[in-house]
This record gives sequence, structure tokens and C-alpha cells, in this order.
Amino acid sequence: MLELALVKVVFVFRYFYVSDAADSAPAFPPKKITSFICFGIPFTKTFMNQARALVHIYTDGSVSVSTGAVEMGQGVNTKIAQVAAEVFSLPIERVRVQTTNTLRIANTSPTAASAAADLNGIATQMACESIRDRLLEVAKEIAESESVEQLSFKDGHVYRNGDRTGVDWQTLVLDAHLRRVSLSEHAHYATPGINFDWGTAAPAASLPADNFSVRWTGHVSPSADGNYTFQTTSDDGVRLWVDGTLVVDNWTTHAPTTNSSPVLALKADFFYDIKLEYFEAQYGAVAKLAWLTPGANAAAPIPQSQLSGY
Ligand SMILES: [Ca+2]
Repeated sequence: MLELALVKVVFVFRYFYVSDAADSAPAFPPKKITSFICFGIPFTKTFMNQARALVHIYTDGSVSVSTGAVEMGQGVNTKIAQVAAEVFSLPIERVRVQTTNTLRIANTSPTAASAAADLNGIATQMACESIRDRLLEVAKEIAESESVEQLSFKDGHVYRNGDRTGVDWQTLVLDAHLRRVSLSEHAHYATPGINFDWGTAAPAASLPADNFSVRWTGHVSPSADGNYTFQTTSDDGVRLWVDGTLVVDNWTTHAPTTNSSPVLALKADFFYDIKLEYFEAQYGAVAKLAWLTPGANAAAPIPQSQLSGY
């Protein structure tokens, strides 16, 4: 679940998240990996790196999830059920993952490339979180709480500041329905590019706000022949390799800084290796990757459609 949350925050290529005790520049390869995420085999056809989920909660408190993933014994439905159960803090028995059907989820991507659980799982997470947020608003009223931030779900009950309230899951769901709050959600997930400003917050719940590092690797595929200049904006350190050559190297602590590569002549539809390493020491955290394309006056984030994993 935490891994899925991470993937939602940053995924383009295969990447590592590393927490490093060093207070300046951590080394690669890292000595200690506290959270390893490998989304290493997504589709190289980027348009396939998308998924949708449809989640219903019924007034008896049961949860129904439909996605485009196809269960063929590999356990993807179990993973998806675990996502929903985790978001609502319910026993997994309360969640039913439905058979795949394009009447419920249209335009599905193949269940392949080691990506089905991640893509469909994140879509499921998004749908569940939308419903959860609506339910928390209802819970705020019936538990007479001052804010939703005080509230959480745990073991089928609503908790306020860590203490169990008298509101259980089924009561809440039924109450929401009687208040005409939607208990259904359809969510769409597509993998993002590298364009992050995390501020002083952690990029994901399982990571620290400071002293972490990220490595993205994959391919970049230009859509036109011509001269390209890659541009990083980072706080703190950054290194960028294109086609095996180090083209940006600012592996220091600094405020948000833009660095440019030399001009690179690239060919359309070639897949160039690309690797971006980044570390955050403390305070603000920014990691952005842009490029100046042939004929353009200003750099723009490299679109996800032109980035792919291995
Ligand atoms: Ca910083």
C-alpha cells in the first residue's frame, strides 16, 4: 500500500527511493535502502501506462471494486482488494473485486509488463480515497468533530484523535447514503512526468521529509530531429545522464536552481537512455526535468508521452 502510494507520487521510469543518513550528498549506489520501489517494466508504449477503477460502497458496508486488471492466478485481485481494505481500514473480506468487464471499466490496458497491479491499484486507491474523504466529512458531523483531520478509520470504526468514537463503518455508510452523499467513484490514473515541488513535506508517507534521494532511469524519445537542451530545476542536488553522458552535474545543496545540458542533437523516435539522480538534504525539495525543443523559446517539462521505462 505504501509502495502504491509512492508510485502515485513519482513514477516515470524505474526508480529508487533512498533514505540516507548523510546530511549532504548521498552516494549511489546507496548503502542503505529504506524503501525500494521498482516499477521497472511498465509499457514502453506510454499510452498504455494508464488505468481506471470503479468503486462502489453498498449500504450494508460492503465494497465493490472493478478495474481493468485481469486475474489469471497471479494474485492481482488480492492486491487490489488489499488497497481498498487499507484505505477504508476494513477487513479484506468486506471487499469484492469484480471480474473484468469493459462495461464497467472501458479501454483497458493489457494485464502485462509487471504493471497491472501498480496502475490499477493506484486507480483503486484514488477512487477509494475520494469516497473516504466524503465519508470523513459525514463522520465529522455525526461524531461532532471539529475537523476531518482529527478523524480516521480503523478496524471498521471512526477514530477521533486516536480514540474510538461510537460511529462504526456501517452506520457511517448508511448515514452518508441518507444524506445523499455519493458512495461511488470512478478514478483515472496515468503515470506522471518528473515535475515535483514537494515543499518541506515528504514525497510520501513512508519517506522522511529530509535526507532522501531518488533515481529515475528509462528512455526519452524525441518526436522531431533537432537540437535539444535538457534543463533540471532542483533543490537540492541533481545529476543527469543522456545516452550515457553526464550532461548536468550539480550534486550540491542549494536553493531551487536551474541547470542546463549542452545542446544535444537528437533524432526523432530514437530511444535514448536517460538517468536522473536527485537528493534532498533539508528544507524545500524540488525535482523537475524539462527540455528546450527545436525551435522553442522556452523550456517545458518533458511530457510523459516521451518518457518510458526500460
Ligand atoms: Ca532542500
